[in-house]
Amino acid sequence: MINSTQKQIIDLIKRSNKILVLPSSPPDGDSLGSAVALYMVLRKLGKEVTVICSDTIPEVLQFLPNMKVIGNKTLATTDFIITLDLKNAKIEKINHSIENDKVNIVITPKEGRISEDDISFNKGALEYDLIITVDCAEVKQLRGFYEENVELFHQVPVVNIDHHISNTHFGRINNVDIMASSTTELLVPLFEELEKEEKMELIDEDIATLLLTGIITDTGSFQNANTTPKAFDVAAELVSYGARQQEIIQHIYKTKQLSQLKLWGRVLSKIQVDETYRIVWSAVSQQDFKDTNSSEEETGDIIDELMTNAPGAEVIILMKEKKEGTISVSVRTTTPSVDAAKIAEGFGGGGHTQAAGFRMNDIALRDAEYEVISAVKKYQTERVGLAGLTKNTETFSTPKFEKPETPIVKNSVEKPVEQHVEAPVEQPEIEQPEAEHSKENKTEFPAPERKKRQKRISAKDDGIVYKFED
Ligand SMILES: [Mn+2]
Repeated sequence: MINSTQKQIIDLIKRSNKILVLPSSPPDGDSLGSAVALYMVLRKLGKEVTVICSDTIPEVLQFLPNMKVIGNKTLATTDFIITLDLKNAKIEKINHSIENDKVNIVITPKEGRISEDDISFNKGALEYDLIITVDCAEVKQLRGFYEENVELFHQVPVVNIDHHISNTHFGRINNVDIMASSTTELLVPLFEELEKEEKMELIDEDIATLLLTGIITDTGSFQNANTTPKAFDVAAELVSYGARQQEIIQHIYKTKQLSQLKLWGRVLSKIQVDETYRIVWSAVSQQDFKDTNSSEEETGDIIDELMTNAPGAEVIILMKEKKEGTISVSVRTTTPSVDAAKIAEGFGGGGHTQAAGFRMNDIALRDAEYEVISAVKKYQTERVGLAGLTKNTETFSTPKFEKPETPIVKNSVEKPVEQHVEAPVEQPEIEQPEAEHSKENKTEFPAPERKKRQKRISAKDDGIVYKFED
């Protein structure tokens, strides 16, 4: 059963012919998976569809089907229209000639006269009757596209499909479900309803692969806390539609460029730990990117990697010095009692309870690092009071989703981690990550049975969900 919002979206899609699909930036598996899956479904319904993403598509997602449909051009039409009012004259012929960088348009009247007052100028009109944004919490995640086309956003109905808690409900119709693991998860019931109403099979293997990619990347391959029963349920359903799960895992999690491995080495060697405030962080400079011959995108999911492998930490921070000089900061927390969004909001950013981010301008990386870590310490102090934050190496053990006050004791071989030389902190003790647990999957899975449709088992959505993506 679909709800009234979903019903409105379906009706609007059915009524529209020229649809503009906009994924959020920076693009990820969920935003691009959603946008291209939507493109393919709408094409099957005979719609004209344009997908525009202002950022480059990450290398790691290039394997996905139909990524070439994503355009990056600005939308504003460059047509300049000269209109001639014919109430005072009938036209015999129109000629044009180009001379010395000038175009002369020669209009010969059949009868009557043409005067300057009959001429008007217009910019070419944009012909869309529906805009659908996917995985986009606010218009600024469209990277200037909104600002350049404000008029369009006022003229054309906007459908906003997203799962970010920070969503500003900027659409005319807002299908925002913060309990959903990903935006692609929200598209599945819409597509299924369209299948029913249009009496045609829409979700093919490629579309199912795109949709599953969103769930896999947003749940960190079903490892993050936003992995709800429903996420598993919808994923299972997509596999039954023919989604190529192994292909996704192979490309996204098991293939790394040498440059990326080198960069990860850099990030890991620069890890710093504050045991008292339970913060683990690392900062990469432009020099690091240069030295390892890697790009800024290649830090990829390293923050999630840090999180799974930084025992005892409550706040994990990765700071990146971007080319243009800004510092981008990603914040993750291992417990819902530490609010990543709140920390990010302090710097003008935002996000989910356990995953957020923000940018800092006109500041050196070291100064940014100092400011951010100081702010997190202050946050941690206010949250539990100083008494709750006494240094306790025994506490610094397993990252369980438990109250921070509860000491977690675990027998483990503890090993010091290399220090970032620039900013001295106390020598941390950090547990060795367990050997490749759950990372390597040697079991060969049989290829999913294609085309076989299964009735979906409905899942309860009563779990508390925390998102991990910014
Ligand atoms: Mn998402």
